[in-house]
Amino acid sequence: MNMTAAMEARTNKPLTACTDQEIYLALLDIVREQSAARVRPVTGRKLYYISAEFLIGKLLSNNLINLGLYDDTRAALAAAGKNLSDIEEVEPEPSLGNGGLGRLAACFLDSLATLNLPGDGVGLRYHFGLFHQSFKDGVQNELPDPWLTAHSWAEKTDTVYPVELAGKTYNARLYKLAVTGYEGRTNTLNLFDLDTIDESIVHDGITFDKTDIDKNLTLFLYPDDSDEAGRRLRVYQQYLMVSAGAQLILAECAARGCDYHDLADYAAIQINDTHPSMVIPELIRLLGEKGIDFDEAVEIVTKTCAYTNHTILAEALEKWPRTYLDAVVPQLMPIIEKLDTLARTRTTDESLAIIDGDDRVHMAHMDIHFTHSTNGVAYLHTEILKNSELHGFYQLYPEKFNNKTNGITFRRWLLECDPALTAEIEKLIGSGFRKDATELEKLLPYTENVDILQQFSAVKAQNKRALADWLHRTQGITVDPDAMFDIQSKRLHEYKRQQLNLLYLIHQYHEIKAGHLPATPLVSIFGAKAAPAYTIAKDIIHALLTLSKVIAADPVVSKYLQVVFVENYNVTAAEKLIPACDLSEQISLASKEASGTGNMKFMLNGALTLGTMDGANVEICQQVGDENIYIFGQTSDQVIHRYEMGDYQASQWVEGDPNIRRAVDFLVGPEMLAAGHAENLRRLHDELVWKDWFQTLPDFNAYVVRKGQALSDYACDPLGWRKKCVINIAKAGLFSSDRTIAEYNKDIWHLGE
Ligand code: CR6
Repeated sequence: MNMTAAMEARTNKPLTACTDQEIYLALLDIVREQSAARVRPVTGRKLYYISAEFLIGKLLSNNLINLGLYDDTRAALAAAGKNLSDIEEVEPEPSLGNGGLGRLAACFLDSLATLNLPGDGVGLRYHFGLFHQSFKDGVQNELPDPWLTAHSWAEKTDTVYPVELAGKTYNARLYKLAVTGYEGRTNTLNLFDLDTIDESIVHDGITFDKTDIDKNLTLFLYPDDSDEAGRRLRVYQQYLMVSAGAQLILAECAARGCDYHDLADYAAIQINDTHPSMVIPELIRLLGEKGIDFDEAVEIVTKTCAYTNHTILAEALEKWPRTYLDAVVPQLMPIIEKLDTLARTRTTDESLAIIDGDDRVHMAHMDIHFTHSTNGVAYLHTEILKNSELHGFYQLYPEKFNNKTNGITFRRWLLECDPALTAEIEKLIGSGFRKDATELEKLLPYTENVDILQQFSAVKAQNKRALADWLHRTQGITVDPDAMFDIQSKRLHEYKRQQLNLLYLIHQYHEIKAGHLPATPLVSIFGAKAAPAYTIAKDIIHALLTLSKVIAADPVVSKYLQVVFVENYNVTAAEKLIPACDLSEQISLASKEASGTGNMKFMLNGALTLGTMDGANVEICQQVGDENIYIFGQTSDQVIHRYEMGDYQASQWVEGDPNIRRAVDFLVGPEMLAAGHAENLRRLHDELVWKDWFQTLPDFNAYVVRKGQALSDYACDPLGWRKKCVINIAKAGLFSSDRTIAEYNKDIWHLGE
């Protein structure tokens, strides 16, 4: 396609005379037209992936790549003195997700379309997404994160479904966003919204009247649930999503000739974590309205639906008080009660009930009883579900349990975010890896070739300079691209243990002051949002920002150590950070990170992992071998054992180890107190000394030693380091979401059949 002509046909003037905004709109139009041309008819089973989050990221470049227009567009723009990355900056990033779960959903949509499978997303069109993060005085501030401009990728339709909430009818309007695969078909992300939403009710950051449902329902993803109104609002949102979604599914299937008795031949529904669980009773209710009796409806829904579990953290497995559901969705409660009764005929184990003795409704229990498949998201996670967390369910329904190790789309996480590395790989092994990621293994023979290793090093150096420029331009931060870049970017959560990294950095501060200089200067980069009501998580951010100031002010330490906290970490920022990373921090407490997907992105972009034997790190280690990854810390069995013993006392570790004590005490020492806020620092200090629920201290020394080893390997044997990096790239093929989706399809969905 002649992109210059195509763009100018829309701008009605030469590209040289166009603003970036005008070019962006022309490209949006071209992409839409091309995507529409790739819509294919649906035959057989079609997937509906229902999810509260779809963290899709900016779409322009990704769509251009998938449509095969990327290189031509870049060339056409360059000829007119324009730059695609400037055009990209015009595009706001849709803020429709929180972390890994939402990004996974986006990767899955890409892979479904790439594999030419009929599979659509169903979710909500949040106006302000999660929130926009800024730092003021060392503290996280939350602001709305608007992305809906006059020209958005999601197109308004005339389709509206009535949804009854607390006895009042709301109209859920459907918006459609085209998802085009790499040389593949176009599917749809269906997003629902209300016309009555009023963005002006938000004030003082992200505060708004939580009871004004007409105006607030789709303002934010995960509204603050620290009070009852907030928790109820989440139930309202969830029901809006599943009721409108279920009506859409039934309407589409009916239009293809389904008579509802055979729904499972037309639709597969994947319930992404517990947020969409109410789709089960809602479908039973709607099938009832079509004249299908309860028992048959249960059977149909069980055959149609499958459930993915994404965590073993109990607080994330939703249990709604019955009173909320009575108030918000009274039409569902009789059905949920009948499901509870039915489940009780299958087991006498009270702990597997849907409605417990305290009148709470366990969404995950409903999912497991009334879907045909329950999967975990990495080998270790699924084993833990089967053997401990969901053991009772596993005994009852062993055939339902299966593992689907997560994956990432290589289009966004290699081709788009790292064009220099992509070109290098292509030069060596051709372009087959674009469609078959396992072809990356063809890189292995080159790992002994010094010239080639040096070329990979040059790519990394170039990406590090690009990140340094970006940090300078967008965040006003100066970093030395010759230092080692160590990155921990992911949601802020105690189980992910950013606080362990914090204690390491404090330790290094002291070591350097004492004249024990590290093998290489280190820039430690963090990117993370903390949930607005999660106090300790915000205290960890504060401690890191404060430490960053303390170190920067020290003329000796700052030569060897720098702490950087990137503001408003999102997909766009991840695309800058990941290609520039040397050392990837995956240091969750073993057993707690279901999978992780950042670990896969860093590996694919030639970073080495410093991690615990947790989540998909276990499989990464299996792929690359012990010598090409830095593993440390307790195993998940040891951790689970320590929890079972119930006798962990953090204070003993503080008392018994001078290094731990020095690091922990520094949090409330004079340097930190002079630069930060006593309240936040004290609270974090006390949490670590008296609680440390995620066992940071027992892993501290092992972490320090292993990280020191990584630093010295990096500094003393650059070629050896690069060889390991290339082995990691070569072995990343398993973590393509194309592989994951092919497995879901083979074992659970059977699409198109
Ligand atoms: N936080 C897991 O914690 C996993 C993703 C996607 C998470 C993470 O390990 O990679 O899901 N879980 O499966 C939830 O969100 C509940 C996550 O993103």
